[in-house]
Amino acid sequence: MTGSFLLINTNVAQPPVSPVGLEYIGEALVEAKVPVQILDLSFETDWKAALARELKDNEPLVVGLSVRNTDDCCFATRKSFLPWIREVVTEVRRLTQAFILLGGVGFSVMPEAILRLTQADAGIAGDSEEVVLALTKCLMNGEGISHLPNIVYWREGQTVCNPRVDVDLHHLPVPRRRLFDNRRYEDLGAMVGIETKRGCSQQCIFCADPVAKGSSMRLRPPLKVVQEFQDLLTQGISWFHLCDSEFNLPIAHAKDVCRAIIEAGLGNKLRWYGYCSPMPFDHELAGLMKRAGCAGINFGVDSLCDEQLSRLGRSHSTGDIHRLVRLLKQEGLNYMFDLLIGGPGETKETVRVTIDRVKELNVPLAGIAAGIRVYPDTPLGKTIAQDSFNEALYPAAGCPFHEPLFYLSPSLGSDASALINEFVAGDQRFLLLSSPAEEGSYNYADDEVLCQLIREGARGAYWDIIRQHRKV
Ligand code: B12
Repeated sequence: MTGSFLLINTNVAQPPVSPVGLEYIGEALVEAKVPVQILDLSFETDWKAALARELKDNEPLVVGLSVRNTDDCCFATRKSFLPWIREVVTEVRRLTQAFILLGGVGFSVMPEAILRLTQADAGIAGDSEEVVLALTKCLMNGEGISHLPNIVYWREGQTVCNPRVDVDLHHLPVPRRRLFDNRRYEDLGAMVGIETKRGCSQQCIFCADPVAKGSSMRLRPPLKVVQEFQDLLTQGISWFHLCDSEFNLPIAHAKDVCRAIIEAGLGNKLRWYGYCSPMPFDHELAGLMKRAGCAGINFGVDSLCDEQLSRLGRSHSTGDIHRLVRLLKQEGLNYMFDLLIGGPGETKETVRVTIDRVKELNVPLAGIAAGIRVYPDTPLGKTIAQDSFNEALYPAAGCPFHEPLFYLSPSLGSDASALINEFVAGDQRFLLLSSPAEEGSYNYADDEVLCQLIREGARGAYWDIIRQHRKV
């Protein structure tokens, strides 16, 4: 196949996050002998000049733009990245006649809205390694693309989103991870991303992951994960972040991945972080994770009130959390809890109980997000689309989902963060998802303090850097 691709990483939020998704599709193209060029806007100070440089005397077949985040998902800031993506699309359009294609986890959450907003030519929602090759073939042969799975495209002025087909991760080749400058990312304090699976079958009412990644879990063979780790290690990378929605689901696969890492002798060379569900988690997994190089875990706990957990569609209970904390202490694992305050049914009392219980359990670090980002096609989004909960929506009922739209339980009154601060009472173990400029925020999108700590040599997950800085 000929006809070249220009892949552009548009995620410029600092500290940076390595563009693993874009790299995966780039490698699929390279494997199929499609010429690929890379423009990483994260490393450019003048993006327009960089685009002009890249497109001068160069007419690619396709320009692919990543949409990793639609917004910062923070109630306090509600910073959307979509106007920025639209600006890049407009500038690319001005410079070239190439086909403009979007994709990425953010895009996959609300593909049609993003296509309409940015006026790109098409996008791919979900797994893209195979569709991107089929699309290249169609464009090169002058054929239509409307029959392709996962494709989001224009038909008579309207957007259409084709049904999704997931790739079989067993058959994908091991990505070589050489398209982007992952070493430079690590030098800038980023953790390099790596997947052990895709998809999440949990039924949390708010979560975008099943929408973006699919609700069936598709496992990567552990030996392929190890091969990818090994290859990145030989390139001098040693800090990693797993890109699984929840590493320990299913637990047997998590253990198999750890065992494969240990058997390959990589356990003491890697340092990795990941997200885990509070359940299932046992001593065996904890031990294996430690021996496989796990440096810290972020648990999506959400609440320490059983009624609230069940309203959020979570499958764990406060009893499970107590057992988990005991186990983590015995095993000496580094961890934090993520809490989600303000969902349907949340009251001042459930917030107080949750915060008090985190304190009683002596959890080393807990991040609190107050206000729930509402996504289409989630259970919460569907309920809201049927016109419920109107009094609880921010900035206002009727706002489109891409705005960004948040739900906050009306029982918390007009100032939820003041309420939370009152219950937290200055306890340094709590962080708030607020403006990155605020002391004690764990909003990583353009956090200057975090960037400064990294420049001074701090490394690891961003929450772990903040934890060490706070000396908790
Ligand atoms: C790991 C992770 C983190 C880690 C990243 C560490 C690291 N180095 O990887 C940390 C903790 C730092 C982090 C930070 C943030 N994150 Co985060 N993160 C994730 C997570 C779990 C994995 C992302 C990932 O890399 N996936 C793996 C890759 C392979 O998948 P992918 O990008 O979808 O790529 C595939 C396709 O989409 C496609 N594709 C990708 N790019 C392109 C481009 C083109 C042109 C095409 C055609 C296709 C294509 O091909 C790939 C293979 O099929 C996701 C949730 C999830 N399960 O994906 C959230 C997620 C992306 N994060 C999210 C958010 C909000 C953030 C923050 C903004 C939070 C904050 N305020 O601090 C920051 C942003 C930081 C930044 N600079 O971008 C949200 C975004 C939601 C949204 N509305 O867009 C997500 C979806 C979580 C969620 N459910 O809310 N994150």
